[in-house]
Amino acid sequence: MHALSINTGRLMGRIQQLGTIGRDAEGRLARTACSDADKAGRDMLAGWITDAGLELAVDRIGNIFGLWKTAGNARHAPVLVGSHIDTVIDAGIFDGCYGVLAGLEVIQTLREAGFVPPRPIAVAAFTNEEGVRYAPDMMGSLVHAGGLPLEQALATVGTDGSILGAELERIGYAGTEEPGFLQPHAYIELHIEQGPILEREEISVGAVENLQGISWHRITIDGEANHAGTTPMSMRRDAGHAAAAISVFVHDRAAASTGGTVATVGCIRFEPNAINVIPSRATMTVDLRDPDATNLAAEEGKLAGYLETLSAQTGVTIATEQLARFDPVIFDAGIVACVEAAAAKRGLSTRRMTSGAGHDAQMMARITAAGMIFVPSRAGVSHNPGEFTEDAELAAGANVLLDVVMDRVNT
Ligand code: HGY
Ligand code: MN
Ligand code: MN
Ligand code: MN
Repeated sequence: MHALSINTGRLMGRIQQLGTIGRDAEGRLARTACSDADKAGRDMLAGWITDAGLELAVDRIGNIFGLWKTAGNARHAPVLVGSHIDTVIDAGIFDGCYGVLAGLEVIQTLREAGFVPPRPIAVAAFTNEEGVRYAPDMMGSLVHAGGLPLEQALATVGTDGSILGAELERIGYAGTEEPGFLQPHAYIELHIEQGPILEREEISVGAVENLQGISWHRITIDGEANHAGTTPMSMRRDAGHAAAAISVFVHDRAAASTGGTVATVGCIRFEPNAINVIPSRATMTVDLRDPDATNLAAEEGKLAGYLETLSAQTGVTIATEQLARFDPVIFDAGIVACVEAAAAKRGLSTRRMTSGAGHDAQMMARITAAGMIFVPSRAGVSHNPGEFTEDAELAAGANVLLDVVMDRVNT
């Protein structure tokens, strides 16, 4: 069969259309997990899945699947493609959505071309990949892979005090399929790189070999509210100052690391948050990542040691809660090689690389042969409304996904 190509116009149209869902009055995009905006995005995707003639299935953690199976192949495990359609706050339109919609586009293209796959092919949109409202991130795929008990996930309390399971019911996506009902033969996730490497090296396709480990903590610092003008510096138990010291500590250690450690304090909140009151409490998050499991554990230990010392020195009390902890994963060598071969056959340049971002593939690698395909991100920007990838680059990635799927259904 000559090299098939996806319907670029249909794919780009859907990416843009889904990208209109969840905009606020200022035009900022946010479809955080199980929100009304997430529901609207889910409804749009479910419509496209149904219109494509696929069987729509939703599991009890709200993962959405579109299944293409025939009487002749239904007994075989499917090749699964997908990603997520929930977003961060003030997001771009490509993170996650590109992988889901390109996966649907690949299936539609194969059906329209009369391809008869020896295995079923399915596309997934996993619940709460971003973890912004409910931690941990990659939650839907983690439950699917058996890494988090369903009831525990459903009981998760969000940053807004909501309960994930109740929100899933409210938006009508508390499905009936048991998580993990679909055990894939292979899982391939197409995603924007969200980093600067492919663009800087002018390479079209990333064959992702591995994905770094992730450690999320929430840190609560309790000091003592006091008068900002009258309290001698030596008598202060300033939770705000301690939070700032922790932020500098994690940043400076990561910036000085030679092994690839990265660290971010993404959220910080003071109480009572008044200009002339020494903060009695500070609540902050630390996102720590490293491609090497030993280094990651060592950095977590360094942070824990620093918090103890800081508490002893300043008199504040410091409590930490682990919100997410995922080891680095190595992707399936066969899929990595298949991505490289497919790209080369289409005359596309490729390079092997590590994923700095977490992805659903990190969870699916626990239960099946998993792999990822990256396309360039302009200026390496993501988790930002400036996120952008050219149509031609998006189409190239989707065509490589198509080739990899056609290869994997025959393995
Ligand atoms: O945090 C991550 O890397 C992913 O986007 N949830
Ligand atoms: Mn993503
Ligand atoms: Mn993301
Ligand atoms: Mn991600």
